[in-house]
Amino acid sequence: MHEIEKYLMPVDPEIAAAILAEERRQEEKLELIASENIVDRAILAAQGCVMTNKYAEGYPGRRYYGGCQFVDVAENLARERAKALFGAEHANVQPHSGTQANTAVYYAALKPGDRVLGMNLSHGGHLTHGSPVNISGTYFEAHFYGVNEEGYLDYDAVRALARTVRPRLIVAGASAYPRVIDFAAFAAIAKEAGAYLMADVAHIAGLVAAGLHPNPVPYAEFVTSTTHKTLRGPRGGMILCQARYAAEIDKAVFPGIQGGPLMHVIAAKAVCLKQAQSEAFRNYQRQVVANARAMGAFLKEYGFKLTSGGTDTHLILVDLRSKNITGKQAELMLDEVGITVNKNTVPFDPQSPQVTSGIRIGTPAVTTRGMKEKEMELIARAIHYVISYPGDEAKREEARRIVRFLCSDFPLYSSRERREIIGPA
Ligand code: DSN
Repeated sequence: MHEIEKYLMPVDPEIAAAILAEERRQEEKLELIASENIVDRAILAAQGCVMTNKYAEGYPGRRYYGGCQFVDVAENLARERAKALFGAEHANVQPHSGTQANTAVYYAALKPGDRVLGMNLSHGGHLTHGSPVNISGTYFEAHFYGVNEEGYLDYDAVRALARTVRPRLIVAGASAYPRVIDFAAFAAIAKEAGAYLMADVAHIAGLVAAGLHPNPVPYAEFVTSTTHKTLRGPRGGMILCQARYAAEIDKAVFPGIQGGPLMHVIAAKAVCLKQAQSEAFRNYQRQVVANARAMGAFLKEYGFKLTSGGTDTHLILVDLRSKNITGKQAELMLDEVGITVNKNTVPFDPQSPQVTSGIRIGTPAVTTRGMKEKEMELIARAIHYVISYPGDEAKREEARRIVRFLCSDFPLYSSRERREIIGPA
């Protein structure tokens, strides 16, 4: 990374060394965390640009600072591209994260003490969907729906709960649910209950943009997302909503819960939203889903059990109870051979969230590296060697060999650029 060595190393060698070590970690390990991805150099360039110097509280054309004409261009492009990509009437691209986006919707639509119905965190929901350790579960009265014994959302059960709870807002969305979410069904339930519907598509935004997952925009009053997961942009959040809620949402983001927007990140969001309109992006998303399906099928051949039996999306949830190993142990053992996953509760998990009985595996990052079904077979084999043969050093070494081989055949950033300049090693 030329800029780091040239500009940062002389000023702050400790931070430069940490960044270079992180770059190397990303190059030499297989990233299977479902919420992570690898952005294009164009995104890194925008995110590392001089727009970081600019204060721009307010919105394009209505700022509280002078000199905003060029950051306005960036924010307008990001908003228009987000609207076009998802067919939304209004977009706010200022939330610093998905959590900020969700909090802004609650701030706009709810009063403290209002009832919210979200997905149980231990069934695949998210902290911001009503968890008692998050503002969504402390300022509001949270109730939860979950999945059935087969691992699928049970819409009749959600409807029955909505009838009893009478929530002011229902959250549809998840961070560890491998199946399609029926937003039309959620909208019908919300309508009957007199509730707003907020769809959180943080995980599946890229699939929605590519037409591979139903789009909640026609159904939900509010749609929130991150921009860095399957969407493959900079870390950040955004909100899409119907025009009649635009003013309330904008006020809730700024001055409600945030100050100055991060204009360099908004510039990078605009780039991501442009890239997401391309055929190459749609092909990428198709491969993400094909790879997740392939990985799930290969793991099943090795005797692994998947929640819901498989996937429709970019992730699988592996229930490790049949392998007599916890999620925590599996995460550590896989990390040791160069495979990065996160431990994750599975529905009806007897273990605590710190231990868990499962791991979540996602294919967005390895697909960005160019891997396809053939490589998923190798990764599944490496996972099998580590988890099904604990204590077998030969099998672990074979897993390490697979990781080394894949990482060198599918390089990132510096090594890819080196290779483009000097040819293969
Ligand atoms: N969205 C979470 C994840 O899925 O990893 C992080 O908040």
